[in-house]
Amino acid sequence: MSATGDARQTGVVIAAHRRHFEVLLQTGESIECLQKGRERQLACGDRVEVVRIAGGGAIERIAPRDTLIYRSDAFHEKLIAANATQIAGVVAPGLMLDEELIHRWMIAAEAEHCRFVVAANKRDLPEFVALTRRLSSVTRLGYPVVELAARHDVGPLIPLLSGQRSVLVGQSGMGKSTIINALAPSAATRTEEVSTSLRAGRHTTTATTLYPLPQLGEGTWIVDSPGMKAFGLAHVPPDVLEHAFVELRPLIGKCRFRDCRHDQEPGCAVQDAVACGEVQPFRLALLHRLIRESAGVRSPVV
Ligand SMILES: Nc1nc2c(ncn2[C@@H]2O[C@H](COP(=O)(O)OP(=O)(O)O)[C@@H](O)[C@H]2O)c(=O)[nH]1
Ligand SMILES: [Mg+2]
Ligand SMILES: [Zn+2]
Repeated sequence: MSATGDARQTGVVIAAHRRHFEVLLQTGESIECLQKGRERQLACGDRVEVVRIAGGGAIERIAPRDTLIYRSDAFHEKLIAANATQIAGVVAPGLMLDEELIHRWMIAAEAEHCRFVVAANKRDLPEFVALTRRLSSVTRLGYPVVELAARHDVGPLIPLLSGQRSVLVGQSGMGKSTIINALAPSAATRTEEVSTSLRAGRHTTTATTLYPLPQLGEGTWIVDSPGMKAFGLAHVPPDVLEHAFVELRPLIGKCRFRDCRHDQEPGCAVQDAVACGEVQPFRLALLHRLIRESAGVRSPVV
């Protein structure tokens, strides 16, 4: 009981659509909620306190977040999930696959001290061999890549997801929904219900949704986000970006100039590492691109 005598209940946001939210209460019941103040945007995974009002609940308090995964460009931010422990990127063979996107998810995860894993889907296709080769830039950095054919068996993903709070990201068509439906059999119906209750109309795929996976351990959940073509990281400041590149971490501070941008400067440890093949050139190019994108951006939301 709070000082006002309100019967507050705690829960977690499991669907977010503009100012309407679905909150799964600790009792196991899920209710539609409105956010009272507007001081902070809510995301799936946010732990909240709600009070009952007619027809649902009102969100009174948001607990401090461990992590926040979101994407942004110079003009917009799009929250994906709060309190996640890892990002799981779903990829599959095909010309559509955007490799830079995979590395952007990785940087988003590292910037929030989250784990990063890749689910390489559609192992049953002959083109899969080429995908494995393309993912060598990821395995080389030490990140786990799990191969699977989600349509037949999501088993290979279980050890990676167990006990974690994961955000599933991927371009559309890679198999995210197939994975979610196999892990959370209620998912297909949930999507329908959520879209109705949150008045998202028929554009159900635009909503971000959290699925508890209690069978994989207490507190385990996974968030399905809409398929995305771009993953802007304009909100990540340059010093955080640099540390988000795992292979650059041991090199930071080793350049001749303290404010080295690892561009044309003499005595640059990073450029040296590229020259001798220790750092992949496209990774340094990506760092430079991300730094340019984050320059001049106003301070982040939250
Ligand atoms: N061959 C093959 N196709 C798959 C596999 N998993 C998913 N698909 C197909 O890929 C298409 C896109 O899958 P979907 O889960 O909707 O992708 P999403 O857009 O990422 O949610 C569908 O036609 C799926 O049946 C797989 O393991 N092997
Ligand atoms: Mg889908
Ligand atoms: Zn340098």
